[in-house]
Amino acid sequence: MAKVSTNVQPMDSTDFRTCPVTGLKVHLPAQRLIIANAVTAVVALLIGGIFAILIAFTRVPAVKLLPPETFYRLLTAHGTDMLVFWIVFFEVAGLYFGGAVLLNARLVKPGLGWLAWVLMLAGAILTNIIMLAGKADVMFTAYPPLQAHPLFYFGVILFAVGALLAIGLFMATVIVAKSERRFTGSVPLVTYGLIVAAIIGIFTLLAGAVAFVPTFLWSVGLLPRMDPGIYRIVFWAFGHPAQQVNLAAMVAVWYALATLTVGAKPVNEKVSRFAFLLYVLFINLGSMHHLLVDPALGTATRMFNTSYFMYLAVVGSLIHAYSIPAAVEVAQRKKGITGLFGWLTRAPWGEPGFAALVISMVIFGFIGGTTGVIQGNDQINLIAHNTLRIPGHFHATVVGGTTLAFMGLTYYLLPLMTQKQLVGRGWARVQPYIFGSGIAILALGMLWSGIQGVPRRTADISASGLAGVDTTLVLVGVGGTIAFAGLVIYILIAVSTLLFGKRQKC
Ligand code: HEM
Ligand SMILES: [Cu+2]
Repeated sequence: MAKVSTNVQPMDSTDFRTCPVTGLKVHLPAQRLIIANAVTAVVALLIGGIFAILIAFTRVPAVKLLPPETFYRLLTAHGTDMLVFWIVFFEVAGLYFGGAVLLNARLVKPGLGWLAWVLMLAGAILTNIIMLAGKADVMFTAYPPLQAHPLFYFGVILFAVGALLAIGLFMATVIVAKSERRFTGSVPLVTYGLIVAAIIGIFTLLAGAVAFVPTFLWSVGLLPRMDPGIYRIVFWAFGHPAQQVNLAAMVAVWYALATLTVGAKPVNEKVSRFAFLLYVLFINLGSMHHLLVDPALGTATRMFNTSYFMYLAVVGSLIHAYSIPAAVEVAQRKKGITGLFGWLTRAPWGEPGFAALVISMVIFGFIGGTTGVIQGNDQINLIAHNTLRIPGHFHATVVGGTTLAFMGLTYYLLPLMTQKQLVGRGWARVQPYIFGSGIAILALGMLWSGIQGVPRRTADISASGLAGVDTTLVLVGVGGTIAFAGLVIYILIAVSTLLFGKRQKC
């Protein structure tokens, strides 16, 4: 565990403030960048959330809210705003926090951080305009031969360049912090997890460039044609590792939440670090599971990637799944709590960060993880592919898991960074339960419908002749509504804190 050195080289004290509660030295330029990126993330979440509720109600056969064309348009925008803009802006805020604030260090070259933010923002605005103008109804994956307006690809590229710059800045910050001896020993586990996320992120963004740059050239007529089979392979070299960035970042946030809420310390840091390493080593190779119905890949490749390699990455998650509850139990018992399950029954369930941690772990593990392992199996994938089972799986991982964990962290990060008291603490206590139960119902509704054969990305299934799915699709509407309510509560708390929160010391 890192010890924060008190005997560091003199810092430019005007650029720092010391938080009297946590003792952290907060680099003010880093703080401003963290707030800017987090606020942008929340705006993207709101926009993506509005699209979410509209498409969710289109999937309920009795409602069928949107006409097909609008459905595809908003589906594309929902996927992109959520899975790219909300998540990545928040992760950049997290990287600056883990790289600078947690290490008592300065963010090197804040100017570059602002350049990264501008590039990402410009990219996000541009893609949104093009998508909403109806010039990019290509869905999240943008598979050729579907073609979008060149500015769509250009916007994605701008965003990716900005994100790459932000990751570089984070890496540089950690290296400089080490050389300036802002901390001694190894980096804290949370920062370690973020470094893992950043390493996977670099690979991800480079693969993204290989996917999107040729597609851009094709859209402006400089490349005569795109090979859809090759695009799909390269796209998923970007698209799946991007989810592993989210996974590593989420697990880092889990450890942070366990520490913040019950004072938990990793029981065995080496084991936890090793579990993170398994992500770096094996996750990218598991990307094949998106291509199991593609004719381009041989059987041996598919088997190897979706069996051995995927399972080794899953082992990483399983280690965290035991080590975090163990850390919580040990911390609770140290407080004198006894009995077999006393550490759980007497846990701070009304503390928003603790509730978010547990619900995020449960939804991620029990719904997201199990369905992922099942659907990533070669044979089962043949029947699960392109059904609602797939969005059912990833709404459990990236929404119930990652998004909820990020929401939980916000309740601590925001007061710390803005020096304002959280507004609506009572709402924050129930928010993880509302959002989590909504997403669980949404995901189960999608999974259950998909198992009965309901296709994904389909505005109207009346022609399919599927009987008995009306009820399970209602769950998509019900869960979506509850989750949307949880999302709005989160945004209201965040925005009110930022605008109206009472000043506090830290
Ligand atoms: C209130 C919360 C949310 C609701 C109600 C919701 C609902 C939906 C629905 C109904 C679909 C369409 C499924 C289909 O017909 O194929 C969908 C797709 C999708 N959602 Fe969400 N969602 C929510 C939050 C999120 C979040 C936070 C993320 C990412 C972090 C996300 C990522 C996606 C992606 C990537 C797609 C697929 C887009 C595509 O197929 O091109 N969603 N969502
Ligand atoms: Cu994947």
